[in-house]
Amino acid sequence: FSFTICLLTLLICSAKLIYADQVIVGYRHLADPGTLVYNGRVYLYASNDDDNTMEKNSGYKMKSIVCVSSSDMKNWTDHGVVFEAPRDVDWAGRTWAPAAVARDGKIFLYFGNGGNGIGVATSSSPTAPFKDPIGKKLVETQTPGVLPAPNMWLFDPMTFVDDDGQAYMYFGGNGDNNVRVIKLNRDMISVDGPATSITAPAFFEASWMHKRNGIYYFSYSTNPRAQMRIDYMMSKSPTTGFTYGGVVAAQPPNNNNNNHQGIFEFNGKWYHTYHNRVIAYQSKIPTEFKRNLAIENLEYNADGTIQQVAYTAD
Ligand code: FUB
Repeated sequence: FSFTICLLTLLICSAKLIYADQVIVGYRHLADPGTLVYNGRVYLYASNDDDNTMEKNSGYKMKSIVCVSSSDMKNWTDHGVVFEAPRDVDWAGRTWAPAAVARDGKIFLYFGNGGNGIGVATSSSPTAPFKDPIGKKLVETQTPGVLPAPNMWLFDPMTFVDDDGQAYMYFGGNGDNNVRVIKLNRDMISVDGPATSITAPAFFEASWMHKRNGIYYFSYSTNPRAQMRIDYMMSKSPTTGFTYGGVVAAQPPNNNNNNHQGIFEFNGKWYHTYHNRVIAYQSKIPTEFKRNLAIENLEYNADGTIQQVAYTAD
């Protein structure tokens, strides 16, 4: 009997080691983390995969965004759904892959209407309901500079405010030449001039910008031929002059499909947050549309290059 118990314990432990990355709020299916550091807390805004059904080929149907936050990177508070279509936006059928920025006492939340344009929502608090202040897409195919871009996915916004106060929004998908960046006006809900292009090798989706020690890092998910890694490029400018830097993170071990990161600094340490499918694997859920959030530390080399993330077990 005790031998059986030992064997079972061993099997359960090794299963956990095989399956676990550093999962956050694993009781919810969430993906595409957009991060905001605000008033001593880290907020993660995520696509709500609980909107998706369990059927194998059901597709992405997320129409709400969930927020979770932490002040110590260990204990996470679940703020639930903070934005939802059509309750808070009447023109979008989908709301996913959010990015958030705090400015002038407001929080601005950017989201994709599926792959069909980008919207913005605002709130006076990171967790209060967000509302659409403009009643239309902020960026669409007609926005100057967005096209031509063959098979462009017009989604995955990431908004970044530079030290001089200029805001930039990065977006796009599905082609090396399909990254776009556009300036935002100070109101954060209108664009300033046309979008311009950035070329990223094997670019697929998940544009992300962060800045450290005067270096701009543009990171992104590569396409399936390049194993859906998170790669990055570096520049001295937020819009041009990027050179390939390497791999931020390989495809997570518990993932077999798309990859999407958020990179941020909190209390002097850097983090890489992403999604995987470990909970779905453990629960034998047959669809790839039920993802969960996870997080790892991020380290740099002395020359500013990024050390490839080492996935760890919970
Ligand atoms: O969550 C839907 C899509 O999957 C996102 O837009 C992509 O970044 C990928 O994670």
